[in-house]
Amino acid sequence: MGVLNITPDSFYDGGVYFDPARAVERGLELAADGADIIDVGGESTRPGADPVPAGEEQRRILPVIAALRKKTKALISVDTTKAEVAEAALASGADIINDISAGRFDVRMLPVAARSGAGLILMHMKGTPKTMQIDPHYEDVVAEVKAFLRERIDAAESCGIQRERIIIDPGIGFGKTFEDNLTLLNSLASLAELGRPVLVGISRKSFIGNILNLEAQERLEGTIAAAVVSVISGASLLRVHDLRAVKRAVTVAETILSQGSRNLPWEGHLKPHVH
Ligand code: HH2
Repeated sequence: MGVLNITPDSFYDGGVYFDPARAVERGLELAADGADIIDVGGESTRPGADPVPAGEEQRRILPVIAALRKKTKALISVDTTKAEVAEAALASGADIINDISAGRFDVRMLPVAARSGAGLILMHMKGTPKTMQIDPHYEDVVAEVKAFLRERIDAAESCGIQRERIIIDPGIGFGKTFEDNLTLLNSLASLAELGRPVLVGISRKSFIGNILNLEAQERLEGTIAAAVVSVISGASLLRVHDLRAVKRAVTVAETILSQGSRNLPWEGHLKPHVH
């Protein structure tokens, strides 16, 4: 999944694609680089961000979604927590709703998803973008995130959304400490036990900056490492800014892993060492 932020203030690419023509061009570039999904957003959700009114969000994203729909076969997701924005984006050609609140911020979101037949990404977040990084605390972060996602899948299903249309996401950086993020990235297989594909958004996030002591502009290599680890750990989808670089790295990693699982190099050669 390639990120396309049409915002003035996103933490990494804020302002770069604010011009609609530049945004469409970037979307087509992501598609040419092999994006299965282009995730279009008109509201930054970085820690401390203020909400954007629905009208402004639509003004930013709808022309870009409509233009991309005409020019690419890649799936388009809309990164929004507002049902009104999601509905308009779907009418303009989007295929998937990416709701970082998992349908909690707007009671109309799950009914809109149910009516439309769109795909739905349900993400875990503690609090809101404004408050989420104020001293987050969990007894058992994996168990709590998993229970939350299970409950949101059930809520979506009881609104009439088929399970098959749902993708789940632990919400890296959304109300999590540095350690929580690492624990979750090591536990994606446990989340995948819920029976739905796991998406992770690791791209250029703060935990990479914490490890390397580097700003967002300098976090490409860290993003690639986190992407490969996420795939090994159980992720099915990765939400990234640098699609071309990450896709190349992940393709190599997956090719090595698929060969390895069919034909372990030590099979038949090594015996337990008994003294
Ligand atoms: N992360 C961001 C935004 N949307 N959606 C999902 N499903 N998962 C994520 O991890 C996720 C997301 C934050 O990244 P970005 O869009 O680059 O920044 P900003 O919120 O500042 O626009």
